Amino acid sequence: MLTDDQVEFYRERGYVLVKGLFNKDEMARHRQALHDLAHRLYVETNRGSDATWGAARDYVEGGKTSSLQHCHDVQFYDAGLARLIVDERLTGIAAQIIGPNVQLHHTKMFIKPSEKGSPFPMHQDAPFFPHENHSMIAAIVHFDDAPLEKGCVRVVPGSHKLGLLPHDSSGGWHVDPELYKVEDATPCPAEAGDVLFFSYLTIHGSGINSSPEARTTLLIQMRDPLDPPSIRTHESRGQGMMLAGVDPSCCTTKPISDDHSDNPVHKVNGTAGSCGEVTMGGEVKMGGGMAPPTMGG
Ligand SMILES: O=C(O)CCC(=O)C(=O)O
Repeated sequence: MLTDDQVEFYRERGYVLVKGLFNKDEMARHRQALHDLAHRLYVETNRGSDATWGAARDYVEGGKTSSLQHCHDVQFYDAGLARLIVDERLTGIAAQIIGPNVQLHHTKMFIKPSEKGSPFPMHQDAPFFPHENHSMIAAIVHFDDAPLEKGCVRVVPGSHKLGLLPHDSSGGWHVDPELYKVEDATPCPAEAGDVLFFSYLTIHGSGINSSPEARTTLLIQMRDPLDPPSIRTHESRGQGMMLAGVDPSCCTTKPISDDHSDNPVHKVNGTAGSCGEVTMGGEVKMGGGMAPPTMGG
C-alpha cells in the first residue's frame, strides 16, 4: 500500500514509482511468459505488428530503424497474467488513488528490443480515451530493470494539473516536442518488481532502448466504473472487468456492443448510437475539439 507521503506525492506530481511491489522471482516468471507470448505472436503465428509511433521515428539517431513489440489485453493470452492484474498488491494501490472501485480499461505489453527499442513521444493518455471525471490511471509493471539507457518512462511532474492539453495527431497523438522534450522530462528508472502509477493526464514518454537487453513492461489502465467515457473509442474485450470493489451501476456484465441503450452509465438520448455519436448528457465531449485516434494509447 502507499504511505501517506506517497499518496501526497501522487496528488502533487501525478505519478508515483512504487519500489519492489512484486518480487524479482515472480517478475522473472511473468517476463518469460510475456516473451513466450511475443514469440507466439511475432514468430509462430506472425500476428504481431510493430507498435512504433510514426512521430517516434524522428527521435531515433541516424535514422536507424527501431521497433517495439506489443500486445493488448494480455490476460486473454496467459492465465498467469490474468492473475497478475487482480493481484491485491497492485489493485490496493489503484484503489487508494482512484477510490474503492477499480475497473479495467485495457492492458498492454511492451517489449522494447535491445539496441533499438522505440521511444515514445511525450503525451497524455487522455486524448486516446477521454473520460468525464479523469479518474483514469496507468500502472506500469516492470519485469526487468529499466535504467535510463533502456528507455525508462519519463514524466512531467505536476502536468496532471494542466487538464487535457492540445495534441498533434500526426504519427500518434503527442504534445509539442519543442515544448516537451523527452530528454528534459523526469526519468523514472526502475528495477524488476517496481510499478509506476500515473494519471492519464500526466505527460509522459520514454527514450530509445540502446542497451543490450530488452525492456519488458505491462501497462494496466484503470478507472472508476462511475467515470463514463466522453466518447466511445478505444474499446476492447477486456474492458469493464472489476479489479477491486464493485461496479455500483451494475452495467459491466454485458459484453461491449454497439447497443448501450439499457446501460445506466452510457445514456444515449434514448437511442443506441454509433461510435463517435455516443455521448453523456447528449453532448459530445472531446477536449480541445480533437477527434479521437482509433489506435494507440
Ligand atoms: O512504455 C513506455 O515507455 C511508455 C508507454 C506509453 O507512454 C503509453 O503506452 O502511453
